[in-house]
Amino acid sequence: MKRSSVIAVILGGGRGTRLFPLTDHRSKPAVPVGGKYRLVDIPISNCLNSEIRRIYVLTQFNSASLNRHIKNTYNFDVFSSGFVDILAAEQTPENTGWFQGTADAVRQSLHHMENHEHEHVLILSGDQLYQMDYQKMMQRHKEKGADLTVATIPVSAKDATGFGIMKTNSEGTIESFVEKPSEDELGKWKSEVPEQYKAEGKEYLASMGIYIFNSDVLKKLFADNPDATDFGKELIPKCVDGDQKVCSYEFGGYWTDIGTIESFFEANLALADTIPDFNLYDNQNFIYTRARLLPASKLMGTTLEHALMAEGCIIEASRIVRSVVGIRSRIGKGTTIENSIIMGNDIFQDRSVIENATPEKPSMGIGQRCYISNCIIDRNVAIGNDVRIVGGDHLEDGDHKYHYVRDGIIIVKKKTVIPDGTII
Ligand code: ADQ
Ligand code: ADP
Repeated sequence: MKRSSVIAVILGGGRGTRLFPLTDHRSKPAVPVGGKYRLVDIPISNCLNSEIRRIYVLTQFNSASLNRHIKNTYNFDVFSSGFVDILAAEQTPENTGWFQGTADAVRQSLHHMENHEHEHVLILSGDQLYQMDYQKMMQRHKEKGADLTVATIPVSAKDATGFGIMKTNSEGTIESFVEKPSEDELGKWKSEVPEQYKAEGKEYLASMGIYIFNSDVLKKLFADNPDATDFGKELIPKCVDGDQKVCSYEFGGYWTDIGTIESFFEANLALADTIPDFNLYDNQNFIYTRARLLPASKLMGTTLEHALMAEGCIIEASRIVRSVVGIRSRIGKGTTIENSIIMGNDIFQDRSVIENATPEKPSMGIGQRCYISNCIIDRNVAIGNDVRIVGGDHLEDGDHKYHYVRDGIIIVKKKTVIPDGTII
């Protein structure tokens, strides 16, 4: 098999606001995850681990920080034919400057791909946490002589309404597909699944939003459906109902969507579990990210109960429980952090700045004697001393002076300054 036949396209996020306020000042692919990575590092690493080295990241806006991250992380040597290029929605007289949907995003980017010889286009979502060898999916795609292969995973009835759900025949050919079925119609979409999934009540075969298209099929599909803007809603059902051969590739590993605040929060905290489903400690499959040359983290008098701690931190907290602590975090004496994501800081502040902090304008990081629970504290936040921020199911969604609430989780936006003694 010629490895160079594939170009990967990572869908970096629509107009969607599901990860707001984490996406208020950055594009979705640049959202920090796991203490030291960014969302886009996950699908890019999967591609590189699968020896796919020609990658486009489609995003609504091009941010300096995303560009810098990609440029500094994935700079292949000039003799290789690999690249990771960001394509932002382009404003032309015909369109307003936004991608109208997933299919529209790929359609508008097609002319960039034409410059590179390829037979297959691998389409990936930018907001999922999983490790997958796409070459295995490609092998299946070829063996079956498919025009389109959709990666699939069994899900429960509760989750099924949020996904594309399909039925396959005994050969694994997809015979019918419905995007996000209503609860009423679910009954008829049950599939025969392996015993282990059945026992867990996962009897619906869901699309993972990961597609391999033969490139001529994709081009023809766009030409035949000039108004279609979305894969899940329009093009995938069109393909299934049409003459094309559409196959399912059943993925057996861990996979989770991290496109909402709640799922993002849970998947991050789960990385601090004793044996997480998503393995960061894998000799074969690296998760790549920017090499930052940070010093080791320094901990003083802290009790740690399940903490994922990135580099460059200076921590004097008394307790950290089931939390992710990101690069260059500073946490003061007597502070407790529970069930929280602390994203850390983009720079180290000078000692002189820290010493000149005032109760109204504390230095970056989290001060002394604070209590932070069920929170996401974004980058470069300055929290003073004796601050309590306690999220939980008792809170209603809302936007406030210092914070936002989504699904009981408190989110403190990038660069927020919270004075001493604040209670939230
Ligand atoms: P959703 O995830 O609901 O369902 P969608 O909102 O279209 O579908 O997002 C798919 C991916 O594309 C996400 O990573 C999103 O951020 C990105 N995206 C969305 N609009 C975009 C745009 N205009 N430009 C660039 N990127 C964009 C899809 C499928 C379902 C399947 C689930 C699996 O439609 O059938 O079950 O994914 O998660
Ligand atoms: P990382 O990948 O480590 O998060 P980036 O290069 O993407 O780092 O930087 C993130 C943010 O930090 C950007 O907004 C950038 O302008 C800011 N930044 C980085 N280094 C410095 C610096 N030395 N001084 C001021 N701001 C900085």
